[in-house]
Amino acid sequence: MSYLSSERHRDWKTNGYLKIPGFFSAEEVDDLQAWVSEISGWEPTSDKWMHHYESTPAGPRLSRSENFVPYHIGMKTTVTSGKVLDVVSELMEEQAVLYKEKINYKYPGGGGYAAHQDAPAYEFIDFHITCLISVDSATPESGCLYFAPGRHQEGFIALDEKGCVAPETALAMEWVSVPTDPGDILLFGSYIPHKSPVNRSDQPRRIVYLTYNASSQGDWREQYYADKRQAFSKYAKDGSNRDKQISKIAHFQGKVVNHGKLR
Ligand SMILES: O=C(O)CCC(=O)C(=O)O
Repeated sequence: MSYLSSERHRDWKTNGYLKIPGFFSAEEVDDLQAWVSEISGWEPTSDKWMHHYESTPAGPRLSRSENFVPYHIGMKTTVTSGKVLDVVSELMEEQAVLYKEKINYKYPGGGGYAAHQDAPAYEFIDFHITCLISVDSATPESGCLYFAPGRHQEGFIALDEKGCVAPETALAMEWVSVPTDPGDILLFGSYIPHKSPVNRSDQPRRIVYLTYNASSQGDWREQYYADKRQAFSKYAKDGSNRDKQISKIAHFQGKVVNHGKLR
């Protein structure tokens, strides 16, 4: 079965991203919302899932959780089989395999993300496709994503020392907001520039991000997390302040805080 009309294929190729409204049913959205709440309630651990926290006007709140798939059967089934894997594989033009997963919570006052491409942060493999699942609604006010349509065809663009698109280049780009409702998905490749603002609403804006690579290029998921853990334990000791990031690139604009056993 195909999820993508020729019009959607054309939009994907032209823009570098594709929104599919209502990909998940209301019942599936109920499950996803419950699962995200469960995962956000897990105690911090240093060797399983990773939680990252930020300072918000309401105090320290989760900004991101990662590496939860092995510990949550519902999420595992949803992201490693079925329609998400199928639609990503269709765009990939071959079988896809999960590379990494995360939840970005963006609670009220939660930080935005500077203009960036994902490719510099996603090592070992050249090309990835991410499937964003909107768990809550995401609007310009609550911090939805903005894309620079068509700019995925240019390779790395003006990479600065933070691993982001240099601010003066980002300023000159044309940006399109892409609001999403619960159950919508938004697919994008690792070279499309994107950014998002702070959450100025009074509601959380929780989003699940599932990133895949072509399985012919290997299964890198465990290596990705082992490398990230090792890098962050080095950052914590080398005085570089990079342990205040939540990624290997410094795109997150919120204020990272230590809150319990972080990673
Ligand atoms: O969740 C967001 O607002 C943007 C996240 C993003 O671009 C990222 O995590 O690389």
